[in-house]
Amino acid sequence: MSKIKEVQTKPYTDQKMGTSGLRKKVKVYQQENYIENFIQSVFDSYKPEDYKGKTLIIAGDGRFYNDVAIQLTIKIGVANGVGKIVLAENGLMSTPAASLLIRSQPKGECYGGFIFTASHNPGGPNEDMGIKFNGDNGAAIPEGKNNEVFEATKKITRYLILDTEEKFPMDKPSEIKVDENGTVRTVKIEIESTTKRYVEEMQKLFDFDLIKTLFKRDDFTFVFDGLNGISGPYGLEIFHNIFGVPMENLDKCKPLPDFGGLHPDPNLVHAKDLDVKMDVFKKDLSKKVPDMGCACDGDADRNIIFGPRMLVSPSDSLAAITNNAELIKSLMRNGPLKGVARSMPTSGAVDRVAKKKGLKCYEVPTGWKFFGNLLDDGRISLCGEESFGTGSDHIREKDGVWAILCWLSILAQKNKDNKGKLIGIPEIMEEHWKCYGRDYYCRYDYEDLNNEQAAKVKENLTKNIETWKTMKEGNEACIFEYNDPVDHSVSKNQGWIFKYKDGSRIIFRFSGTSSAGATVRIYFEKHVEPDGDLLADVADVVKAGENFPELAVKLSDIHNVAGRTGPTVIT
Ligand code: VG1
Ligand code: CO
Repeated sequence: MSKIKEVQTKPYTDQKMGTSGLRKKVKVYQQENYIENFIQSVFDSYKPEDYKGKTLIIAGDGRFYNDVAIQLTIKIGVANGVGKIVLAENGLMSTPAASLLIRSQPKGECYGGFIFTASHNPGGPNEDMGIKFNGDNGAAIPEGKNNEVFEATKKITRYLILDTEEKFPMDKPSEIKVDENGTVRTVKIEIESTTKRYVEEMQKLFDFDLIKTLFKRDDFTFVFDGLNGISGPYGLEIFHNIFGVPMENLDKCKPLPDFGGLHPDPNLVHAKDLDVKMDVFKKDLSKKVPDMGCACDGDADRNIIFGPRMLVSPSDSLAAITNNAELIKSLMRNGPLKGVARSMPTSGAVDRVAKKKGLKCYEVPTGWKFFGNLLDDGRISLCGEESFGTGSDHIREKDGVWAILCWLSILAQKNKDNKGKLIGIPEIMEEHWKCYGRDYYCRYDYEDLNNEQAAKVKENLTKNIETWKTMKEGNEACIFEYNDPVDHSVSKNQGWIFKYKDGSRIIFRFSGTSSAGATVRIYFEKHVEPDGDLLADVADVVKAGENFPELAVKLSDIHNVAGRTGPTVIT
């Protein structure tokens, strides 16, 4: 039997959620009452009837310090009056599966869920931890609610917690008996399998029998890399157990608290083993490489798709999935596509497809939470971000494994009656570019600027908006502002856009997920018409003609301001 105690505390000033939850170094989370304050502040931002007696979902990607955060959240949740806890087995569940689990709760009975992840950021005692809170629709809470939570964190004076040293089991169901002024309340902790519900959902959403015909071909080889994150268990279940992909083609599928020292970020820099397997940098043209390679990030909401010796840029992936939506059961289950959306820095490739198909295409600020209203309002069926995120209305998070299944569906359909050579990813993309032209795309990140340097860069960019407009006929520039068509909220200062007449763009924004210092992201997008060179190297294209990286340095003066000679990372 446990009693509830009230603990006095002092506010922290830095508990503002960024693009996706609160991300900090583990050391920050280890400060006295840091986690307690934040969890309590989330409760304090709601009315008691929103959570009292309701179900609280708890999940995470298995990174270092999750166990501590989960135990605290159980104790604080129960002390605040939640009626039931559904805990992912051993705390392990991907972000998309957690969104599905929240959405699967009976209507009106769920408060929402805490997801402990810093996503693609590295993990371990000296690395990152993160906390996300998703509401009862399974989506990260919107901007307005984020601000309310931040206000609560600045005012907090006390938190409620169960007065017990007990550790609750994470692998079997249990019960907590709470003594509330002499009456006893029982709170159940149910354990939810990491993979079962999600895998069953994917079996409903996709034609697995059709996909199996693709894996039966002897000219189709598939490799997957779990990057030691939470996608591994789903990969093993779906790709190995169901599709029969041999184990040696599935790499790093056991989730590790420090991701084996890796940065679990599926891109050209951090998915190194996969780069080599797929020979993306064309280092050994004599080698036979797999037909499809893919990976997800730490919490399995991102995806990367490779064809042999090629990366499908995430912006192109969104465009190709939209173009081939009729081949994907998941996207057709409620009739034709409703509309599509992309984050502002994502290339305009999907806009061209949407235009041809007569679909509405929305442009929102960076961060999946901005798609939530459009999905809930039935305005879009599919959306994506340049940062390796793709998803649809089946849940309210981006979904790495789902995106891989979309590509497998496209390949399976295209090859359904094909007795000849495999119609692979390169053929599909080349056909796409011949029809729509190609939007060559890459991103430069300048990490760890100090506040003063960041302010100076912002000032330079704003100053150069007018200059840009006079530089060439048809040039446009602005600071991106979003008016949500559903709740009419306005999000200002979402990045600087410098645009050419043909749609090519240079975009700047500041990251909202880095756990230390300011990161400037510069996005380059160069459009080439169908009759131009469609098979060139991205790095060459962005520098050819008007040299985009050089222009970006001029517009921001970042090299002088921050004492740099080049970006920290190019993806
Ligand atoms: C980055 C990406 C953004 C993505 C966010 C969360 O944000 O640019 O597109 O939604 O990470 O992704 P920022 O503010 O650092 O640019 V995840 O998979 O890390 O939750
Ligand atoms: Co992620």
